Amino acid sequence: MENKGILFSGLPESGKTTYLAALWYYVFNNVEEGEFEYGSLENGELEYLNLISRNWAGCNEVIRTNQNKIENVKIKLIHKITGKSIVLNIPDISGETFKTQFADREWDEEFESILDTVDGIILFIDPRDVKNKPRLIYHEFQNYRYFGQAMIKTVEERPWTEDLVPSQVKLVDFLQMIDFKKPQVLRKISVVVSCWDLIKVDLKPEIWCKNELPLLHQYLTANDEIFNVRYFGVSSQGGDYEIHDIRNALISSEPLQRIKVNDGIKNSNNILSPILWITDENTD
Ligand SMILES: Nc1nc2c(ncn2[C@@H]2O[C@H](COP(=O)(O)OP(=O)(O)OP(=O)(O)O)[C@@H](O)[C@H]2O)c(=O)[nH]1
Ligand SMILES: [Mg+2]
Repeated sequence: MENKGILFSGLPESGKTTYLAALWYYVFNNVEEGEFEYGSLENGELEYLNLISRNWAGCNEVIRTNQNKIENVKIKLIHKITGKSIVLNIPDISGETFKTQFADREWDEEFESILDTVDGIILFIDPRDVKNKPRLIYHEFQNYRYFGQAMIKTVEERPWTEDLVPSQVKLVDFLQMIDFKKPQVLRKISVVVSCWDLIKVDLKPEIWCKNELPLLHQYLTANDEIFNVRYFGVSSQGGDYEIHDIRNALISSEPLQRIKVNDGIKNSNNILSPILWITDENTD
């Protein structure tokens, strides 16, 4: 039996818990299809998983993850043909913790010990995040040309807060820390662009990242000797619950069919794909 640690990281509300809720429903109910079947739950997280998964199946938002509590989920899966089992160790950590780590420049011991058990990272990107797109010096300059000094005067001097930092800078900083603390250990990264249902352009997830988070994409591309990366577009919900008609359509659909995963080549509902890419030893 193999133990595989998967770290979910990303800023607040980037879709981590919703992904876990859909994943739990998928492994529990997708008995006919898929290479793996559910074995057992190694930690006592059944209540938590059932709660978020029930919300997800009923098209209700999952609960926000508590900053003070890491839910340590361990799911054992069994390969249907080989009988080989893997235990996915997936701590569900709040995005607030990720932000605090960036601002305070430190990890606590609990997080450090999680990193020691991790084989790969899923980096969640929220396409709704207004701080994804870089503010370019060129645009600032154009503003200056149109509005002149008047614009400059309106810019107040504000003390630095973590809130002023573009999201991709935080994500790259996190990866640099990983490289610094765990060089050559944490190689595999699945970049998951969540809420893929909101992306209306027909782009591969990697190209979307290249356009929207160029610093992150460049960092990962330029450091391919450190990180082995694959990009996925994932819609765990299948649509936006805030839009009445969409939610109604989702409620009357089969829950497993709401999940959409684009791995850059094909579309499927296999929400395990970003994890199986990490655990697949042939792609190391
Ligand atoms: N449209 C759409 N919205 C989604 C999807 N997945 C999650 N959301 C919404 O995004 C918001 C945040 O989702 P969560 O799963 O709680 O995000 P999180 O990363 O766990 O957040 P923290 O626990 O605060 O770190 C919720 O309002 C979800 O309903 C999706 O596939 N599509
Ligand atoms: Mg959460």
